[in-house]
Amino acid sequence: NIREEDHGLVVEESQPETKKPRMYKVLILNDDYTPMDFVVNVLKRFFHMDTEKATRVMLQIHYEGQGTAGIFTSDVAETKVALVNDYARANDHPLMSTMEAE
Ligand code: TYC
Repeated sequence: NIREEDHGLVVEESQPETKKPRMYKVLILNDDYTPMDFVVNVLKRFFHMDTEKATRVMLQIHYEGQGTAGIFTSDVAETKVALVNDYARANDHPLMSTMEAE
């Protein structure tokens, strides 16, 4: 940033040109009915986790009530939530996903 003053030009620190967007956690909620293997497959299919990671996250959700599947910009998070909820409904499971500002 270059600023003009009466005695000349002053160079000062500028904001970084790349500003960070707000980020959102995609949360997966526990329920009593969705099969564990379905949740593992959701985490693999929509969040690109391998079987070991997907199993760890699924068990964390099962024991703690909810868990983070990933952190994304608002548009990507909204899309993931819709895809997960539509996929669960299409397979007659009550599995729920929501998003939360980071
Ligand atoms: N609690 C479910 C069961 O015992 C498994 C489960 C895990 C469901 C994670 C949803 O997000 C979930 N079958």
